[in-house]
Parts: sequence; C-alpha cells; structure tokens
Amino acid sequence: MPDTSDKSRRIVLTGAAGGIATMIRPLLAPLYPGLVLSDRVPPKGLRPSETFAAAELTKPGEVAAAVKGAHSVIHLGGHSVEGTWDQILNANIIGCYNLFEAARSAGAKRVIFASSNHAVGFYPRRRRIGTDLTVRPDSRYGVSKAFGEALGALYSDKHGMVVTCLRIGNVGPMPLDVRRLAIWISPADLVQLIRIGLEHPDIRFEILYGASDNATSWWDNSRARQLGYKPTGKSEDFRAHAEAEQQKIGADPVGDRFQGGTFTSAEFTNDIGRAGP
Ligand code: 15L
Repeated sequence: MPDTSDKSRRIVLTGAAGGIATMIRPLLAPLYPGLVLSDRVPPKGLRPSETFAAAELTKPGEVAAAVKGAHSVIHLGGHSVEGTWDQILNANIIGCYNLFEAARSAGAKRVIFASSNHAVGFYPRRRRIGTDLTVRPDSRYGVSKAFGEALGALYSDKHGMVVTCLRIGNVGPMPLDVRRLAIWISPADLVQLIRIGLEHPDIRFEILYGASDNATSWWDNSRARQLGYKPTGKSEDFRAHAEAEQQKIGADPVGDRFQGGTFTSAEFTNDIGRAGP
C-alpha cells in the first residue's frame, strides 16, 4: 500500500480510556507520533510523551476543542455494548453526530468509525455475508452502529471526508468462546485496518469487517484484502481454549442461531422462525 501520510499529523483517538484503545495504544504510538488521546477521563498509564484532550461526546463544544486541528479521527468512543435508550441515544447517536460534525468543521480529512458486528447481528450464522446488504441490527447498540455507518456515508458523499467503518467482531488476545472463533480480531490486525483507513489513497467510503484470518468466519472481507489487509491472527490457534470456555455457557436457541449471539436473544419476544433474513 502506498504510504501517503505525514505521520506526525494530529490524529485524535476517541474512547482512549476504553478496552480496545488500551490494547492498541502501544501499537499506534510508534506509528503515529501525533496521536492525541481523548476521553472523558485520562486513560490509565498516560505516559509523559502522550497527549490527552478531555471531551464528553455529548458536549459539542468539548468535542470540537478536542478535534481542532486534527487531520484524522479514530472514533472508538461511545457506549460499547447494549444499553438503555438514554445511554445509546446520548453516547452513540448524539455523540457520533457531534464527532462527525466537529471533524467536518475542523477540516479533518479522514474518520475511522468503530462500527460493530451487531449492526448485522440478526443474519444467521449459516449465511456468509459481505457489506453490500441491508443492515439487520440486533440491539439498540447495533442500531446506533448502523446510524454511525450512515453518518459516515453522508459525510463522505456530501463533504468529501474519507470514511472507513470497521465492523469490529471481538478484539482481544484470543477468542473467548466458539462464536468468537468466527469474529475474533487481534489488536495487531485491528491496527492494520486502522492504518489502511488512515493512509490508503483509494478510499472514499468503506465498510470493512474487523476480523482476523478466521477459518470459521461468516464474513466476506475481500474488500479489506484488496486494500492491502493481511491479517496474521488465526482464531483456530485458540480453538481448544474457546471450546473449553464454551462448555461453561448454557445453550441459547436464539443467540446460537444468529451472528450477534446474546445481543439477539436479549429482550427477544419474537417467534424464532420469524427473526432475521
Ligand atoms: C461488540 O460490539 C462489543 O463492543 C464487544 O464488547 C463484544 O460484545 C463484541 O461486540 C462481540 O460481539 O463479541
């Protein structure tokens, strides 16, 4: 992939105190010396070399101040699981709008949006899906991720912003159970995708799956590979661990049928045969 970026540019990472950011910060820091960490509270273990900008996503003025002068934004901030409507509305709908609007008015060129597999969680596990299909969110959280993807498309088409939405599976050192064997992504592979979003010259608007090289994947991630993605993580290396962990979890007829797992079965009142495409 041709590298067209000046790495010292200001790149703002929202949600910097959260779980994913904590895993990828050490990998991003040497690549992007201009990285600015933003969250409501300073991330633990902030090094003297790291810059922190406090911002509450629901407060447009604070988001604008954090994003001022940014060339790019990596937006991991917001509520990271299912929540009440009030939590999702504030952190993920209003917060995401504030972020894109602040990025636009700051003249930021690129945004990476941390979307989620839960935007399409009601697709059945037996179906292999790409990104060119109707969203089927499995939760209010999944709806907010579909909203963020739509907002990204709007800012790309209307304002020329280069937007990459990463439909992240589950990030961590290893897959946590059998479902995660299909959707797991290592921190290093996630950083590869973020680099593509920050640097690739041919992107206007993309939705890519945030998954490692998983043999049981439900997702066609060929576009990511076309853009240069070469995942090194393989969930099969951890199958024994994932299967042992799965033994500790009870059966879930709805969750076990759909890609989104427990996000689909929570609050479920439908007939299972009528759910999903
Ligand atoms: C997500 O989107 C969540 O942020 C994460 O906490 C996990 O629940 C993950 O999806 C998953 O589907 O495993």
